Amino acid sequence: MLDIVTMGEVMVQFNACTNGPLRHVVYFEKHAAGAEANFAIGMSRLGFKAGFITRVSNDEFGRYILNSLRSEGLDVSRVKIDPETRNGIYFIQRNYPIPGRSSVIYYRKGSAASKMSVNDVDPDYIKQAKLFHLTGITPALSKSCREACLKALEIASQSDIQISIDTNIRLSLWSREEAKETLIPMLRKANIVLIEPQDAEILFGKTEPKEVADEILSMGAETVAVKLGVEGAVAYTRSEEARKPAYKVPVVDVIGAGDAFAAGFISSLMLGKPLENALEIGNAAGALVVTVRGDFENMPSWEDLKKFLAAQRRETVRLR
Ligand code: KDG
Repeated sequence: MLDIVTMGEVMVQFNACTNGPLRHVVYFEKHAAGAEANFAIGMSRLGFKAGFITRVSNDEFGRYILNSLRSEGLDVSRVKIDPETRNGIYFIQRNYPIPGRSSVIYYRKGSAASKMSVNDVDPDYIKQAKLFHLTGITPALSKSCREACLKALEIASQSDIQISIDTNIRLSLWSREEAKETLIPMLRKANIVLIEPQDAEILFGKTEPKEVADEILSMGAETVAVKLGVEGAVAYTRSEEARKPAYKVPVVDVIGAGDAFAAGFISSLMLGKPLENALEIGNAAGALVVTVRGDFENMPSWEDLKKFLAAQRRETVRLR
């Protein structure tokens, strides 16, 4: 029995150990990463049984990814090993050209995961779960991935399984028009939507959180969270609104923060916690992840969150 199922590409990440242009970087740290895997690992650390659908290559990188997912307690029975393709990899360039920002450089075209198709989506596998999670990255990988995502969403919505979508638009994978054309119909099936203002601008031509949320709620979603980066996050249902600031932490690597937020927020909703508390947990998970290199290494357990939040409260009292 699974609590959640998600599908996506897991890549080998080569994270520059030093700042500046990649041509001058000598050392890289190897990590496994991918938005949906980061989310699934976050959920697993918070006690949810997570199933993962993907394809990996039949080589050392594929085995590394598989080991990483398995060692985090994910169900990997639907991870196919593709003998004909390579695994996607990517590099992280840090603090260049914009200080404080990282950029992501992909080598993933034609990757094993991009070959996923409707045949990778087993209806009985999805029907075991309480929630199916998707991000805007998987449908952007290829036409066959897009069809697989549509099939999975159809199965989930017909079986009354909750659907969460994190829009995660990556413009290096597809155009604004393709993203809009594909994601809007998908969002109509979602119960929970997570979005950032820059994605909302592409999808709806709006960035003001309340206006964005109203648009998505009118499409049928029950809960919308707008992620505002260093400003925290704001969430809406039809009858409620809550806002929580971000926590101030030493930032090492911002990549993965949104996926950590998603795991903290969605796990809290699944446990019936109030909206404000779900935002607090999401923000705390996001804050913890950015303090280390790699996307999921610092995904918190409930125990970690308790300690972190208690320390934040002590700090607030001390500063008063
Ligand atoms: O959310 C973090 C991801 O963006 C990163 O791990 C890389 O999955 C990735 C992607 O496709 O951009």
